Amino acid sequence: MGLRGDYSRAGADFRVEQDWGAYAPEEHALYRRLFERQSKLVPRYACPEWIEAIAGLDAAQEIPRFDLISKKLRTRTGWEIVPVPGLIPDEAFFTHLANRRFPVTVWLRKPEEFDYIVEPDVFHDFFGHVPLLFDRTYADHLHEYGKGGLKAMRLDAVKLLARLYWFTIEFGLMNTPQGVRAYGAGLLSSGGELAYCVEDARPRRLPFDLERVMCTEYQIDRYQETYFVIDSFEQLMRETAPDFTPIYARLRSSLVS
Ligand code: HBI
Ligand code: FE
Repeated sequence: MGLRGDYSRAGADFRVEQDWGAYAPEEHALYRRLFERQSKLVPRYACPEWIEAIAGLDAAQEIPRFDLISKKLRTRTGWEIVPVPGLIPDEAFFTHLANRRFPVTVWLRKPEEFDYIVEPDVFHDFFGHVPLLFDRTYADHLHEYGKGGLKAMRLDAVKLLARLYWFTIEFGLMNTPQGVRAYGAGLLSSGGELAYCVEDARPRRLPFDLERVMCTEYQIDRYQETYFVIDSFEQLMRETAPDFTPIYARLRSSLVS
């Protein structure tokens, strides 16, 4: 995979120890700077569910201890954090989600990557993804997504399903009474795209449409040109509840032709 994490001590499910004592003071300082930068933006641009969840986490001062966060998370939604060396193969990833375990990368970016990082690091995974795991409906959707991922592998449809993850969990927007807000982790953890996705006139903001999402290509190294907007996590849950098999068949024929 050409990845930067240390996979040498990973278990069969790619779990590693977080080894919290090994983080250098400079790493906690960099994490604090990242947290402070986003803290100026989230009140204006993050969805209410994320705002509410981060308030209960006390995670601003240093890189969080995953075991302590998992203890809180388990009581709230039955989820827990599994420390990983970075991106892991689809099957391991989907299996963790299907068991209410969210993989969180243990390493932090370098100072020169303050504004952009290619692979998810602990700041992206923790700040972007973990708070919403405290929301029951979002967490239940992610659990279904994990089970759906294992099924998509059997149907050779992971490429289509990955687009759903991209345009929701990573780059999703939500309508609120105050206007559109971000819930995607890639947006919440981004220094520039968080304001851009809410207030820039350039990107398209389309109502969530499952088949349109699955037909939409995405870029991984620049701001998105298209965002999909849900009205609520209940809507996301409802619209992704059906069996995707017939959708995959329909879209695959379109992919081929
Ligand atoms: N691994 N650690 C980690 N985090 C991810 O978000 C992730 C992954 N492996 C695969 C993956 N995401 C996507 O390819 C799937 O959603 C399709
Ligand atoms: Fe992510």
